[in-house]
Formats: sequence, structure tokens, C-alpha cells
Amino acid sequence: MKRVITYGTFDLLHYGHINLLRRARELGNYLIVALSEDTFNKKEKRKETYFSYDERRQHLEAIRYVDLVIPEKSWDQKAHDIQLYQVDIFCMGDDWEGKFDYLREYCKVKYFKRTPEVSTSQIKSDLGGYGRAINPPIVIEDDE
Ligand code: C2G
Repeated sequence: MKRVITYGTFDLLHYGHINLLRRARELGNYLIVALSEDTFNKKEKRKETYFSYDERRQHLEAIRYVDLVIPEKSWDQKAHDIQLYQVDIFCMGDDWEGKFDYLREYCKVKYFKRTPEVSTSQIKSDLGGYGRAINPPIVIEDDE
């Protein structure tokens, strides 16, 4: 059993994420995704996600490439996770190229080419910013 792990927020799931997950799974036969918890996103990654951790977990668990979803609570848990889950390969998109080479002490490290033309932040701005509906609500002026 060759076990692979990857980490991320996976908000507003899109085909760039799916490409990454498919290629990660193809490296072995068991894929663990460490999904950034809401607090970790807010405090450490300065990211406001559209979907909550539980909703993003449901999305990932529905993907055929994903075998297990665990919470990502801190930047420093990777070495522990790799040893705990007996991981053979750690992988990420190449926007993280070199950032996790220290994990070569525990397992293989691979960076995949990022899918260039799609990102969660681009989707948010194309939809008119975070949290706002595409058609802003009609405000009925109070004529009193
Ligand atoms: N990704 C990709 N192509 C895209 C967008 C994302 O290959 N167009 C990859 C990223 O490189 C990452 C994964 O999909 O490997 C998840 O991306 P994010 O949800 O943006 O995760 P990120 O904020 O990079 O968090 O400890 C590591 C962090 O949790 C990584």
C-alpha cells in the first residue's frame, strides 16, 4: 500500500484542485488530504473561506481519488502526520515548490505543476467579491 498525503484549503472546489488530487492519488493507492480547518485558515493563512471545514470535508470525501480527510490545524503537523499515517509520498502544487523539502527526511516529496488558469480567489472576484450574491439584493427604499 503506497500512501500519499497532500494539504490544502480546497475552498470553492474547482478542476485545479481535482487535477491535483487525481495526480496525487496516481502516485500510490491511498490518498490522505489534510484539510485546513477554519481557525487555521483565518489565523494562519489569512483566508476567509466561502465553505466551512465540514462543507469542504464533504466535498472532498465525495471525490473518488480521496480515501481519508484529516484536519490541518497547524503548519508544523506534517512530519507528525507522515509518521502517524505511514505516508510514502508528500505532494503539493508547485506554488509551494521547495517549501516542504525538509519533509524528505520522512518521505518522498513531489510538487505538481499548478493548473494555471483557475483559482479560488479568481472565482470569488469573477463572482463579484467574497460573500456577495451575483445579483446584489434589491433594496426597497422605505418611502415613509
Ligand atoms: N492547486 C493547483 N492548481 C490550482 C489551484 C490549486 O494545483 N489552480 C493546488 C495547490 O497548489 C495546492 C492544492 O491545490 O497543492 C490546494 O490548494 P489550496 O486550497 O489553495 O491550498 P493552499 O492554500 O495552497 O494550502 O499546509 C499547506 C497549505 O494548507 C496549502
